[in-house]
Amino acid sequence: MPRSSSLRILALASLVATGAIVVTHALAGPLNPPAGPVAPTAKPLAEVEPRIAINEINTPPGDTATFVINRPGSYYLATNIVAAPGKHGILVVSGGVTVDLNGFDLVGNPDSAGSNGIFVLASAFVRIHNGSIRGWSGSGIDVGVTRGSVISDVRSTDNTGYGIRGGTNTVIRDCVTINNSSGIRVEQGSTVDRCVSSENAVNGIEATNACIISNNNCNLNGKIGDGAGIIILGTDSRVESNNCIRADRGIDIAAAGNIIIKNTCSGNTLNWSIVANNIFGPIIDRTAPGTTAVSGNAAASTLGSTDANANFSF
Ligand SMILES: [Ca+2]
Ligand SMILES: [Ca+2]
Repeated sequence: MPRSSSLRILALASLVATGAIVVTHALAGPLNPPAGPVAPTAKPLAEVEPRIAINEINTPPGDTATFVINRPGSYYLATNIVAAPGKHGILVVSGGVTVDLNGFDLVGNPDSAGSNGIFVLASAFVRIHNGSIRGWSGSGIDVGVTRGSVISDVRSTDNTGYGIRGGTNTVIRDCVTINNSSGIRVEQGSTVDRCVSSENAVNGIEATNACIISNNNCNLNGKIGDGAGIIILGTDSRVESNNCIRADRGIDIAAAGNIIIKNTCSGNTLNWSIVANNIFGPIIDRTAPGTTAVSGNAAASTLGSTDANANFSF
């Protein structure tokens, strides 16, 4: 037996003898490799990672962008990206594209060029998800001319333009937009759900026609200008179960023909601003609740309404 092996066995025996470890059984593989030449057993990279890394080779720079995606496919970041001065970060000119930020950070240049972190000029369907975008002289994400995009799990902060500018029939969910001009903007037929949009200069969330704006939390918007937590600029939208706090206006319905249910507003200069010919659950004033403390197993409701669609000022 080689000397090193016998030393290892002696050391092991000593540990067992002192009770330091308990050996139940031991396994070992064959000592001799199989005969014949060594052959690869792994799958090729294209099968293990059947996606395209965003880099100088796969998505080379263009005149206006640090990287350009010009054909359909599934793309991902493999590192952080800091913008070249005066250029967008990633310019997408093809539909049918997914951009997985892969947890990385897309950082803008503090120039005056109006550069966007991700700028989509394709007409249809782009998915963007899973990363952080900040400090762009335009918007963090701009898919304003695109329909049917999905944007999720993105944090877009500190941009001179929008945090996320959606197009028509866009889904934006589980995103955070902080300290932009306005946080999120969507056009006809879009849904914004479960987002935080706070501390933006103007509005938290802006929407036009036939949108669903639900379960969002908008705090401290209108930070520099005059702004609302949520503003609806068109008709046929549903505004449901949002919490709008400490803006100039909490929920601002600036056009007729919308439905407003189950929302809560607190601490806005004006909690509700709704033009005529909209429908809404009762708006219950609980700004001065005067409730007694609760300690124990039961208490009466202090909501001031049993209407399941009620909105509350608190
Ligand atoms: Ca303000
Ligand atoms: Ca309050």
